[in-house]
Amino acid sequence: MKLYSGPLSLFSRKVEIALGEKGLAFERVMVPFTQERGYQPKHPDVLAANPKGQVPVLVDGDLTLFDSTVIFEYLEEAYPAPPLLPRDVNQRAESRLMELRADEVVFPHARAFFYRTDPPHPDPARRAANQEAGARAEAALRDHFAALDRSLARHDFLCGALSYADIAMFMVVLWTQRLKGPALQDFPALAAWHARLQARTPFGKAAAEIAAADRALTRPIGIG
Ligand SMILES: N[C@@H](CCC(=O)N[C@@H](CS)C(=O)NCC(=O)O)C(=O)O
Repeated sequence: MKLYSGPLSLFSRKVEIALGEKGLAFERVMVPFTQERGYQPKHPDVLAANPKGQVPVLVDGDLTLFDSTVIFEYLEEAYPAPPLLPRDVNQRAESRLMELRADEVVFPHARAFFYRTDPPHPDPARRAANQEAGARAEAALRDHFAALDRSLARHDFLCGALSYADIAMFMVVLWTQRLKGPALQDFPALAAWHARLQARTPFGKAAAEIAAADRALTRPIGIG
């Protein structure tokens, strides 16, 4: 198996963690990424495989897939053990929904902090608008964190058992922390869950590599 990934690609790291939890060996190809040019120039294999030109891209034999969620669905069917979806059908549906919530509902709020690591915008009106959007995102994230905290006070995992939901939400929470979003100290069950996951090898490896990639930049960058 070959995975095209990126050092600061949240979605690629989701797939790395899933492959690690399933004990699947893979060759990792890190696509070019620089502070100045982001993902340009795009890796030719990624352009050939994905009309969106994005990582992750997974190649397994004759099959080439892109999009972390599509890749998760494939992994679960092709490599069911150990499972990364709960047994109960309702919890399976909830896990898929929670992954969507992480990627498409919670993560967009973290994008509002990207401006904090950019050089100050020359237009004062734009600076003020960025700050207002950042404050709104802080408030929205605190609401999400509070809901997650209430659920994790009663359960070890988000949807019954370790699942793709935990992987996706782990990454989003990690992103909010590296971008200096709301601290986890007010959400002890959420913080404990995040620490428990980070103690697992695939999660800890991804987090450590992201921290190393951040240290290699001259300033933190808000890329997703
Ligand atoms: N929905 C996609 C999102 C993939 C995505 O946004 N990939 C980013 C890196 S995390 C990328 O390749 N960005 C470069 C670009 O969009 O040009 C997934 O879940 O895989």
